[in-house]
Amino acid sequence: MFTLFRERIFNDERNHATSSCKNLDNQTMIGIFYALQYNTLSGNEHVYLLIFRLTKKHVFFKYTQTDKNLLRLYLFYAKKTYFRSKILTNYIFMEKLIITAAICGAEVLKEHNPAVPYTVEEIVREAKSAYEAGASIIHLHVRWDDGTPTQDKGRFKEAMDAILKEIPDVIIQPSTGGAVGMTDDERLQPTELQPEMATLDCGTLNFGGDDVFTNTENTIKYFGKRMIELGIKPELECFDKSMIEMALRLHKKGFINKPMHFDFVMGVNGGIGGDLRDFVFMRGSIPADASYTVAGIGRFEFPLAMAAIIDGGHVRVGFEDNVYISKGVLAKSNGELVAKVVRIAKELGREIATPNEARTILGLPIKN
Ligand code: KMH
Ligand code: ZN
Repeated sequence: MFTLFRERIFNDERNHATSSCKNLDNQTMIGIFYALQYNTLSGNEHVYLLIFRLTKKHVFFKYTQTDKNLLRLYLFYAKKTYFRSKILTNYIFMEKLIITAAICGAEVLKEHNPAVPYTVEEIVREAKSAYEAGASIIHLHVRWDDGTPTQDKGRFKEAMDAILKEIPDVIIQPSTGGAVGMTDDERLQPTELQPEMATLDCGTLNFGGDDVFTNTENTIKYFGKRMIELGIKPELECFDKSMIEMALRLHKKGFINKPMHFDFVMGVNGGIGGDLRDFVFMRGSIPADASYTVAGIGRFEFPLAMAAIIDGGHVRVGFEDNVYISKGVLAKSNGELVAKVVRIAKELGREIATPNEARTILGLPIKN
């Protein structure tokens, strides 16, 4: 069946490719990504037949070392006719994987996992463990020694200097989200240190119980403008689809520059869930020239990491989002969480970006 099918393609490449692509939906494409991945590893043709049945459409490529031209042809038409994004081309000519480690957070406590860092010394230990395991970005919150979250500029400077002393090439991405209840100016303090990146939260959401994490449109504009003025690349934290819309609107109004880099924070109690359909919805909602990372909360961390790895996206893990290495087993360090992503990525054929490679992907100046 497969051979016959290929003959049809070769006989009628253009029309067939174009019409088939038009009929494919997102769900089908995800299936195809898995099939591609599986075949890269195993060379097993049966997966194509499975997808063929699954989609009731022709899947007209065979991914082997000798068939890349056919695949390229497919990708070309798929991109032209169906996709607004770079999904498929990313797969074949895939960028290296940027791993961000959210080592500390503002809410997670030693009661949840004793390895959660509070002191500067502990923060450095966790940043180093994540970096050594393969993280190129450290998403940073800071705490006072008793664990109280703070956005104090001095505390951030102390932590950032101490991290950079140990791992000078790492990208540090301070939070401007801080903790629930902080004022805008309080939250913006780390931007005064002119980090390469910082988070920019793109909407308000319930944050459990009576807590509300407030990011009004004016707050987002204020933060976006500040980051443009200071030359800081924002990581656009989107806890729901509406926040992507907000970021796109504010880009049009000049408060956020392109290329945009999103962080889909998924599975927060109050935000979008962390199922595959939620992921497909989010990643399909960003512009073609945007990049993204995904931060799955709790049990969603590793499944969403895998989805992003095969989709050509990037991954965030760390104690801020999840303290378990597997069900019911606490991670010993942020490094252990990063190492798991590295293992999965390697199995799936995705190489890991160094900090400078991450800078190139994100359009940041290289650091020598
Ligand atoms: N701690 C949350 C309320 C960010 O870092 O930009 C906000 C947060 C988002 O963690
Ligand atoms: Zn954060």
